[in-house]
Amino acid sequence: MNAPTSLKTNFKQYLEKTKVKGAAVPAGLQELLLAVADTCNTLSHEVAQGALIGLLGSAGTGNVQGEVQQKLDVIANDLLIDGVQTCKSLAGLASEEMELPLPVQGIGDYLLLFDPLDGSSNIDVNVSIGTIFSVLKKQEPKAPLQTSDFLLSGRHQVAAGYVVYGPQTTMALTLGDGVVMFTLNKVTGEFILIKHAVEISHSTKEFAINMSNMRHWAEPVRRYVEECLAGTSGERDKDFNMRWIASMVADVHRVLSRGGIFMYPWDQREPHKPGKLRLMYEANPMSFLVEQAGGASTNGKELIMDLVPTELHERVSVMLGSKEEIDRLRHYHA
Ligand code: P6P
Repeated sequence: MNAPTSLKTNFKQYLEKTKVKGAAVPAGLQELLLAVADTCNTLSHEVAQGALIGLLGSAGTGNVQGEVQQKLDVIANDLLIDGVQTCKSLAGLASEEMELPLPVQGIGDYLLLFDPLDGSSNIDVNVSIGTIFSVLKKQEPKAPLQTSDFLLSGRHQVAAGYVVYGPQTTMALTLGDGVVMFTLNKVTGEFILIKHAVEISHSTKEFAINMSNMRHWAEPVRRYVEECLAGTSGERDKDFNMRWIASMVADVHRVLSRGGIFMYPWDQREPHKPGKLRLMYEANPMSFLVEQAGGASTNGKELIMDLVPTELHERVSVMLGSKEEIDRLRHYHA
C-alpha cells in the first residue's frame, strides 16, 4: 500500500523550512537533531533484531542509578555518543547511563541530554521502549564543560523529544512552538512528518499509574485515583479507563495521541527519593512536549519545568497530561 501523497516531508526538509516563533531553526540545532534522528533509525533496527543478534538480557553491568544495564541500554548509549559527538554545534552530552557529562570536540554551545533506552525492563518481553532527548544551551560557551552547565530548569530547553520503538517507530518533537510527529520509513530510513500541531484534550477518561503501589502513595494521589475508580458513582461523575505500559515513552505517546494523565508520584517505599523518574532527561523533555501540546506537568506542587535542578541525575515526582486533571491534582496537593 503506498503512503498517502500528503505524507512526504522528511525530517531534514521539515527542519529546513519550519519557523519557530517566526525564526528559522539554527543550522547547528538542525545538525544535532538530524544526528539524533539518524542514530534512532539505526537503534530501531537493532531493537527489532533483539535475540536474533544476541541483544536481549543483561549486560552484566550497573549504571549510576544502581540499575542492572541491559545489553541494549549500553549499545544505545554508545550509538548515541558516536552519532552526535562529531556535531560541531555540540559542547557536551549527559546520559542516564553515565555518571558524569561527556565533553565533545564540538565548538558550539548545545548540550544534549538523553535517556538512550527508556523502559528497558520491557525489552525482553517485546513491549515498546524509547529514546528520550533534551537540548539546552551552554550559558558560558567558551568555558570548559562542567556538570553545572547542565543544571538549568526545563524552561531553558530549546528542543525536546522522544522516539518510541513500537509497531511504528515514531518521533515526537518540540522546538518551543508546538509539537510535531514523524514516523520512520524503514525502507528509506527517513522520518516522515505525519502530524503537526499535536493537541492534548483538556479533559480525559483515562489514567496511567502503577496501581500496585497504591498503599504507598501520598494522600492527594490516593484521593485522585480513588475518585477515578469510583467513576459515575463518585465525585467525578464519569467512568475512567486505566493503562500502565511501564514504559514512560509509550505511556506519554498515548497521552500525546489521545489525551489522558500519566503519573509516577513520590511514594513511601523510598521516602528520601522525590520520585522514580529523572528530572533532566525524562521528566523535563516530556513536560516540554506536554506543555507545548496544551497539557500540563507537575510534581504535585510546582510545574516540573520550573524546578531548578541541583544534581544531574536527580529524580522527581511526575504527573503530566490533560490540563483539567493536572489542575485537580495540584489543588489536592495544595
Ligand atoms: P514500574 C522504566 O523502567 C521506567 O523508568 C519508566 O519508563 C516507566 O514509566 C517506569 O519506570 C515503570 O516503573 O515501577 O511500574 O516498573
